[in-house]
Amino acid sequence: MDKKRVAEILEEMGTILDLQGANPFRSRAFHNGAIIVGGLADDLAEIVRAKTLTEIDGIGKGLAQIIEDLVTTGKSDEYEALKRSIPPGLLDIMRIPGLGPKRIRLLHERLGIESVEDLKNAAEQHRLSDVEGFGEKMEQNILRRIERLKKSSDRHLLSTALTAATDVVEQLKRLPSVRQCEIAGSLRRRKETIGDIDIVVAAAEKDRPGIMESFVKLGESRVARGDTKSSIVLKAGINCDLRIVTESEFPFAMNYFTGSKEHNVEMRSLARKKGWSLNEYGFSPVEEGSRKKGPMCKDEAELYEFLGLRYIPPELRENMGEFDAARENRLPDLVEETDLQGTFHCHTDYSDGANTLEEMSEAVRKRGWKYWGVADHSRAAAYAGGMTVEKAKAQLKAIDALNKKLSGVRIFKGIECDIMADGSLDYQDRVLAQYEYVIASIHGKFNMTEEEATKRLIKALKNKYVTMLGHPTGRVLLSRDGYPVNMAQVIQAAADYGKAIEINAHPYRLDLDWRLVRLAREKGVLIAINPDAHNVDGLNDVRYGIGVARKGWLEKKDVLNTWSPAELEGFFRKRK
Ligand code: DGT
Ligand code: CA
Ligand code: CA
Ligand code: ZN
Repeated sequence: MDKKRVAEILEEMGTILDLQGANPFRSRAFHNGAIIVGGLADDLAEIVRAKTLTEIDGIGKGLAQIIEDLVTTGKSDEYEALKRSIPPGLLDIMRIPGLGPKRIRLLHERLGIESVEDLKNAAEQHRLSDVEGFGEKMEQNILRRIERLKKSSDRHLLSTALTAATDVVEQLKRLPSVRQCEIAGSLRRRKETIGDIDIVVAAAEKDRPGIMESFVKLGESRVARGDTKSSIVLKAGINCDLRIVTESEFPFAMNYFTGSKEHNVEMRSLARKKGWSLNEYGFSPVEEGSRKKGPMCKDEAELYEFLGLRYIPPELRENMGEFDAARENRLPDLVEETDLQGTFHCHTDYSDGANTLEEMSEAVRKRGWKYWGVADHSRAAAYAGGMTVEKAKAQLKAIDALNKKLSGVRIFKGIECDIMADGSLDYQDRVLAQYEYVIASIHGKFNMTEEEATKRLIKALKNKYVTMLGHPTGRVLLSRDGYPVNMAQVIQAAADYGKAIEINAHPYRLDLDWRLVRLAREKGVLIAINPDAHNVDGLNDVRYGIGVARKGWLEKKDVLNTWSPAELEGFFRKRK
C-alpha cells in the first residue's frame, strides 16, 4: 500500500473518531499522522522496513503499528474495527461542505440520520429545524449542497471543465510565488468527458501555505485542504485538485498527474528496466540501500528521452500504441488549431442559426480564417427550421452575391441534408448537385437495429453528391448514447467511396469519437473538424474538435479544413 492510501486511511480513522465523539487528542493524532505520512519525502515501505517510523516527529507507537500493518499486509485490524463502529453512511455525509463531525453526530443521535439520503429526507420534511443549531436556512443550504455534491460526483463536459480550469490557472498564475502552473489529468489529455480537474503548481516549499490559501478561496466549497494537495468544488460543480511541488519535481508531477493511469504503469515499468523507480516526484534507485541520485529532468521531454522515447503529447497518453511509436520515432506530427484555414457545418438564420450569412462571414474573417462552409438544415429537419427547396435556392443566390462582395473570406455552399429512414437523402440529386459540398446527417428515426443503422449510413455515403458524414453516431455526451451502429463498416465505406467524416466539435457531441478517428485515419478517410455552429460564438468550438483530432492521432494533412480554398475546390469537384 502506498503512502497516499495510508494517509487517506489515517484521515478516515481520525474522522471516525470525531464522529464517535472520542477524545479530541486521540483523533488529532490520526489527522496529523495523515498529513505527515502524505508529505513524506522518503519511501514509506523503506521506513517501515528500517523500523524508523517512531523516529518521525508526531508518529507514536500506536500509529506506527497501524502504518506498518497497512504497508506490509494491506490491512489493519484497528481500522476495520473503527469502520464497523459507525454506520457507513455517516462518512458520506462528511463530504457535504459545512457539516462537521460534531453536527453529524448530533443529527445521528437526535434524528437517527445515518446516510445522505436520510439527511435529504429530513431536510425536505423540515425535521432538522427541531435540532438546536439547525434552522430553515440551514435545511435549504444542505439540500443545495447535496444536489451539488451529486452533480460534482458525476462527469463533466470537456468544455465546462476547460473553461473552469483555465480560470483557476489564470488566477493562480497571478500569484508571484507560483513559478509554474499547468492543467494535468484527463483534461490535458482532452478526454471527451472529465471526472475532475487536476492542476499542478511549482513553488518554493515556504510559499505553499499561501498558495493553498488562495486556491481554496476559488472554490464554492472546500473538500480537503492539505499542505501539498487540496481539493475544492468550483462554481461549475466540478471538483478541482491542486498539487504543489518543487520546481525540480514539476515535470515528474505533471507527467504523473496527466496520466492516464495506464500510461503511467508503462512509464514506471520502463524506468524499472533501467534500475529506477519512477513516481510523481522523480526517479529513485530500485536497488535496496542504494544512495544513487536519480537523474533530473528539466521538462517532460527529457523524462521521455531518458526512457529512450520521443516526447509523447498528452492527448496520446492512453497506452494505446504510443510507446511503440515513440520508440520507433513514428509518432504523428499532430494537427494544431493554427493549422485550420476554415471550417464547415455552420448554420445561419436560414434554418436554426442565430446569425446572418454576413455576420458569420465577418466572424470568420476576424478569426483569420479564409473560408467557411454553410450547412443549414434540409426540409426534413422541420423542428430545426429545415429549408424548403425554394428557400434553399434563395440562400444559394444570396451566397453567390455575398461571395462577390467579400474579400479575404470565401463561403462554401453546403447543406446539412437529412438521411431518411431508408438511407436516401432528403433532397433529390438535382437539388444536391447545386451545392459545392453536402453533409449527410441523421436527425430522426433513431430507433434502429445496428444492422439497419449501418446500412442506412452506408447507403447515404454511396450517394455521389454526399461529401461528408455529419455527427455519425448521434450521441449526446452525458445524456444519450449514439444509435447502435457498426462504425468500422461505415468507416470502411467512407474509405471505399472517398468520403470524409466530420468530427462534430460541439462539446455535447464530439462525434466521431477519438477512438474511431484513429481507425478512420488508418483507413485513409479524411476528417473535417466542424463546429456545428449555430451562432458566431459557436465557431470557437473547433478547439474541442482539435482535441479529438489530436487524440485520434491526426496530422495536418488528414484534416480537410487545413487545406486551402483552391485545394478544397478541387476535392469537392471530383465527386461530380
Ligand atoms: P478523470 O478525472 O476521471 O477524468 O481522469 P484522470 O485521468 O484525470 O484521473 P484522476 O483525476 O483520478 O487522476 C489524475 C492522474 O493521476 C491520472 O490520470 C493518473 C494519475 N493517477 C491517479 N491515481 C493513480 C494510480 O492509482 N496509479 C497511477 N499509475 N496513476 C494514478
Ligand atoms: Ca482528473
Ligand atoms: Ca483528480
Ligand atoms: Zn446536425
